[in-house]
Amino acid sequence: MTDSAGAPPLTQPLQDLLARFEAGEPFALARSISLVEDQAEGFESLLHALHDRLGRARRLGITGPPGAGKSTLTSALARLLRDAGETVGIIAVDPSSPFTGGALLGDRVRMDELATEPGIFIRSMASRGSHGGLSATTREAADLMDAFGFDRIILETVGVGQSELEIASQADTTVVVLVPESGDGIQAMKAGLMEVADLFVVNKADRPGADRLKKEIGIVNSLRTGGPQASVPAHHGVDLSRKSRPTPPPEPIEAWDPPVLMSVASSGEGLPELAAEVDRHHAWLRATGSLQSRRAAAAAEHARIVLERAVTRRGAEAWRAWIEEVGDDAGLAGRSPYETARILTARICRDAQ
Ligand SMILES: Nc1nc2c(ncn2[C@@H]2O[C@H](COP(=O)(O)OP(=O)(O)OP(=O)(O)O)[C@@H](O)[C@H]2O)c(=O)[nH]1
Ligand SMILES: [Mg+2]
Repeated sequence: MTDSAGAPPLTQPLQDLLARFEAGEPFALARSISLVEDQAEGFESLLHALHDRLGRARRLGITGPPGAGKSTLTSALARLLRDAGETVGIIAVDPSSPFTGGALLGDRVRMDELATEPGIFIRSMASRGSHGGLSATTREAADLMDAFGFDRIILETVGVGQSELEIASQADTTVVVLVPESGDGIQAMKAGLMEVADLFVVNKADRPGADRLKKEIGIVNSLRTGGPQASVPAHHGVDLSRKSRPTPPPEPIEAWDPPVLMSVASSGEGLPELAAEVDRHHAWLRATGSLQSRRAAAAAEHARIVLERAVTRRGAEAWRAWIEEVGDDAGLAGRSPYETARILTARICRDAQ
């Protein structure tokens, strides 16, 4: 039996879990994320049941080379947002530190303090061993946090591979963190980080070379976007008191030119400015309709991945049944692989009716 949207009904244990989730128990959120990570029986039905709750949280991606200070920045930003009254869910993909204890004691203590704070929820995930594709898993874990009611979700990923870039692109706003050391500007270009950045942060600005890196990023960025944007007057400052004048036609909204900020994440320097720029970007996304289109694109990509996952699963099931039926390779003799695939595709379609 399925509901109107074709999802199998929730089993009793999952119904109980859903009730605890809806009651706001952090345990139920943690358990649900584990089910998603393991692709445990019924996890898609659980996500389906929570789907109507999505869309409220603002999602922020933080990416950059290993050791750039992403976790330090994430915790400092989470602290800032929390102090301003917001609740924050954090997903850290494949962290070597300090979410898993690889860092200096000071970092660890800071992170542990954060982790026990009500209104903050931290989840670490390994990129290897993820069953159904990393970007689907992180997306669904973030969906669970959104459904749970977090105001903000921060996704930290090391910006070194395609799947990490995909994760970054699920966010409403993506922050690329670079450091003055080791020619990060060039690395960022190679890794495709320039393309995903809505904001750049030169972290470890207490180290030499920060100013130079900031300039470099600015230059590369303006080459990429085709030069500095034409300067259009900002929207704020419109005098609302002069109502009698005819309303001027709306000004065209300036394209987003990714700003380059500086920070010392370990001391919190530059973090209020970062939070303000993230807000400004969000306001821009809303004003231009980009928020909706970005989210729609991310939702479409998610649906595509879920379909692919379902087809793969059904294919594997059909294959297992086929092997049982025909016995290892004996039954394959005389059939081309294309014929076999056609027979099995027809069966999958028939069974899906
Ligand atoms: N000097 C200095 N050190 C920093 C700053 N921010 C972070 N660090 C240190 O840099 C080291 C790495 O920081 P992390 O926050 O773990 O970096 P990360 O990018 O999350 O690292 P991975 O997740 O392993 O890629 C830690 O020892 C931090 O204390 C900073 O602004 N200045
Ligand atoms: Mg980290």
